[in-house]
Amino acid sequence: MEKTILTYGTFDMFHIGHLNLIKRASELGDRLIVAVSTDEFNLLKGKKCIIPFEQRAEIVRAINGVDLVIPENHWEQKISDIQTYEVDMFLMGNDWEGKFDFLNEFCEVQYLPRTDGISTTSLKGSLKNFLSVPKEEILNAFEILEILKKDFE
Ligand code: C2G
Repeated sequence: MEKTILTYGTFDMFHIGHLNLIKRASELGDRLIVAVSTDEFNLLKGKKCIIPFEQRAEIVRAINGVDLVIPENHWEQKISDIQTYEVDMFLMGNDWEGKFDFLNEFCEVQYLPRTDGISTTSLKGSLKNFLSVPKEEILNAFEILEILKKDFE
């Protein structure tokens, strides 16, 4: 009997934390369905995505082990998604620990450990910091690097 796994996410600025979750999810079953939050739904979640929905969905769709990508339009669709796709296991990273236990009535619910040290929020922060560095400082740094490189040649 084919085991179907379902997970949800925004997957903005796709990073290793997302990949680890999706890979582990695909190893736990025979079919993996990933629901990607639409741009409109993310605004409801108080998140403004850098990467638009179509591109976030396409990246997830391209990952080995992902069999189907569906849009996540609102919080309430999980039960109907579980029923529509005959899901055996609902799975999320453990930053959601306990939040979806009510789905136990419809399928197994599992939470996997998050990947430490990476998040879309931290990536956005790093990008913002980098972009706020004056161009002259970056050019100076490259000049210093060139001088140091010559010293080591
Ligand atoms: N994740 C992870 N490790 C990280 C970052 C994220 O394992 N370092 C996991 C999250 O726990 C989640 C998935 O990757 O299971 C997607 O993370 P987000 O894109 O941040 O998704 P989120 O905004 O939590 O949306 O209805 C549920 C929501 O759509 C989940």
